[in-house]
Amino acid sequence: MSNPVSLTRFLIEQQHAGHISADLRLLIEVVARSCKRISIAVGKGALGGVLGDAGTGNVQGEAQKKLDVISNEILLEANEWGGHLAACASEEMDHPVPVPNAYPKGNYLLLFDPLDGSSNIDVNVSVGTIFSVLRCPDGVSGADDAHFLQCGATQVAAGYAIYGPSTELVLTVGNGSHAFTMDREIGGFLLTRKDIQVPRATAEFAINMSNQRHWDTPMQRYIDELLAGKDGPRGKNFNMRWIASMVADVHRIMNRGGIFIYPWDRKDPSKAGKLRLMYEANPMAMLIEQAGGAATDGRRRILDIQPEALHQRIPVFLGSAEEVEVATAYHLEAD
Ligand code: AFP
Ligand code: FBP
Repeated sequence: MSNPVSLTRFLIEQQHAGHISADLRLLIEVVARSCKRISIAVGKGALGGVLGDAGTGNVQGEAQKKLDVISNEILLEANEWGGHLAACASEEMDHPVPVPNAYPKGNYLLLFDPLDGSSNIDVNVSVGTIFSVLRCPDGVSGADDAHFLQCGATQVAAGYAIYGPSTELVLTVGNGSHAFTMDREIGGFLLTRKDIQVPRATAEFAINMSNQRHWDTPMQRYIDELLAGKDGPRGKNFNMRWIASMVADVHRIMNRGGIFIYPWDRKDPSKAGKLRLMYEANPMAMLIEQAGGAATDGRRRILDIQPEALHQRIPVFLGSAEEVEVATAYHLEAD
């Protein structure tokens, strides 16, 4: 690429244009630097001695991989001393961690899933880091779960890093979604796609089909119609992809469109869904909407949902707007 735009330059330009504060710029730079370190750890694979289980569980009761724990520590350590944050919350930790008293405190809250799709690490399939940035409410420390319970529409930045054949950072500060590719020689992120646009129409869907028998009626109807192909009510043949790594599935949609669905199913009587609202659904919904797509929980716009708990789970439908609208309409009609 001739004269590529670095992430640093991009962020400085966003700051000069009034889209972000200097503190938010520095915070995003620190998160990006952490993602570089995680990328290096993931890239070493078996040679780094980092594959396999850590022998511990997280707050969701899921077995933690060594790389889950390492990635969480990298993000915490890098962000605690910068002076831009009040507190961090992670999918891997029960409660938020405030910035230690020894360091200056800032006005932002950082939430992250340090290594999403980590059950794929041992088989060398793409995984990623997802993050979301909120403002810390006035007069509070950020140390309490309640300080984080803000709806996704209030996010000031969101993004993910995908650790695949190349490492990419996809970022929004509320002014479009943009992709940066890590240059391994110079160790920096360079802008490779500005203003990503997710096409409104698609013929590709991503869902774990093995759960089909557990879905409720509107879900069964929606997927049955896609599978019916050209001669069915939707009048076209659909293709299916499922990587079981949300970052990788969403990244494909960011590149060529599609719909990603993780619906509620009957295995879960709480009707909650599998994916986490604060660490997965909200940041991905902001990125997708900023790229012209849509994101709902099957009924409501994800970014309008008032969170009730830090580790809350919800059903997720996101991607090409036409498909998200059809799937959402089927659920609303059935209510
Ligand atoms: P892990 O981080 O435990 O691998 O979970 C990843 C994930 O939350 C998300 O990234 C995938 O889309 C989803 O799980 C896959 O779930 P299934 O294994 O139920 O298909
Ligand atoms: P491409 O190299 O054209 O992507 O093809 C890949 C492939 O041959 C296999 O790697 C993969 O298992 C298969 O196609 C996927 O096929 P389908 O698109 O029918 O699911």
